[in-house]
Amino acid sequence: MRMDIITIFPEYFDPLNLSLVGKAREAGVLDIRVHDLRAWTSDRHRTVDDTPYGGGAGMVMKPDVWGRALDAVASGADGGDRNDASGPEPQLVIPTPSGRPFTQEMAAELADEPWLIFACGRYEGIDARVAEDAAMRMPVTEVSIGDYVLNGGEVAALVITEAVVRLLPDVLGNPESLREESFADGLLEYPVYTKPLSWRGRAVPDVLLSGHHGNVARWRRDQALHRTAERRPDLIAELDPADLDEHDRAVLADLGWVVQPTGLVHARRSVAH
Ligand code: 6GU
Repeated sequence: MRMDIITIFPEYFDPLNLSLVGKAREAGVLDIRVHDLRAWTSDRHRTVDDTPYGGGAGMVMKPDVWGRALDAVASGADGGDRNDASGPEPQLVIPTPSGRPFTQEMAAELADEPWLIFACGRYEGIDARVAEDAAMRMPVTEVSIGDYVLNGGEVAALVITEAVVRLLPDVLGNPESLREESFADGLLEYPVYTKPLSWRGRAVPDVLLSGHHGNVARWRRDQALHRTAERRPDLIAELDPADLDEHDRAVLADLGWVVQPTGLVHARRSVAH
């Protein structure tokens, strides 16, 4: 996979040389290029923003600078070896708090793309015409990583990059851990333990030492159901009742969740207030 990241803070992306992402780059599975947006400014002060039409606080990033940057990067002209129009089409990802919520499902979709371009703006945003204009030539997705405000898209681009890269073939050592982790089955992960058996007076649950794989799997499933009901009732409401066995239904019923024709419903409180 190729990734191009356009930002006024290239140093934000130094961590992409570390750990799993760094190894993927060394192994040649991943080609990441970070570009300084100011390379496409034309004035002496290398200006990237201006005041908003209609008034209001903060600054808006200029369309002309972004337009030149995206034209150059998407054409492969900027240090690329993909000047060939027959090559893959890039998908543009614009991190913004007003984007679609980033999910594991979206990470998996992006991991199937051959080429992603990230356009990192400051949080007041990029002139809206930039995304509209880019969409004439490539798929564009505006993405939010959560309901809170960051100063710019850089940290969000790092988050999205890490979530995507670990799904690439030949990046994660053990693909089992992809299937077992949170969200794969719509539930949070169960608690995990390692040695020592007793630590600060706290024992590892007996069932995990039993060697009985069926009981271990059942206990983990119960823990996942309890945790999810406690921390993420919105995820319980999204479960498909067809995926729940009798034992699951009994555990959930204990927690107040009942299967109705419309799906799972909490008997004592509604999820959305
Ligand atoms: Cl993607 N960008 C910014 N600037 N703030 C955010 C965000 C993105 N997602 C949540 N907050």
